[in-house]
Amino acid sequence: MRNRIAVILTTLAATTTVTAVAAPVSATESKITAVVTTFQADHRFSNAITYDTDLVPAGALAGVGVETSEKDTVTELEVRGLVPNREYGAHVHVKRCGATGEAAGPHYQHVQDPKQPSTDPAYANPENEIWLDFTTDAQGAASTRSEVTWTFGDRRPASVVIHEHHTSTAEGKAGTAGARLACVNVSF
Ligand SMILES: [Cu+2]
Repeated sequence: MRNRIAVILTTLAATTTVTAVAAPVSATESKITAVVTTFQADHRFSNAITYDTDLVPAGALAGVGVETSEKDTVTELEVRGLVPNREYGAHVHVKRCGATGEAAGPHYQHVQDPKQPSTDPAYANPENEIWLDFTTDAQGAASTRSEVTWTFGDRRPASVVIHEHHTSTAEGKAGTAGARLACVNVSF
């Protein structure tokens, strides 16, 4: 899957006229969904919205791939055109992107914390949520991957949110990663 997403991104990066591609692909034993899109400042015009054009410039690329088998879920995020050599946080969130970063709602949790917003490390951790933190290279690109040993079932998430900094694991702050900079709609 890594190769497929990378090829789509490379093609997109070389094509100035294409602004959005959604390419669901089905396989025999697992379900693969991929979206490749460009960040835009207006949420009405793109599947990827930036709320901070300094840190996630309009026109930057995002690719998300999700592979679900019977017992695990692999999620990959690739970005291009962000600030070089910078740490970002990223997670899978429950709702679709909207006019503001808050629209995406909380993190998707496999076992839901009865206390929301969840900052308890027993629930807000990368085994119970899908975390996709990354650090960009000198060109502002990055790719990252999460693998969890569960599937979505009836509750399905709807987006990937990119945050201001890497995700905290501290008691009372677990899962927090600063401001919501950008959001990508994904058909999980
Ligand atoms: Cu988040």
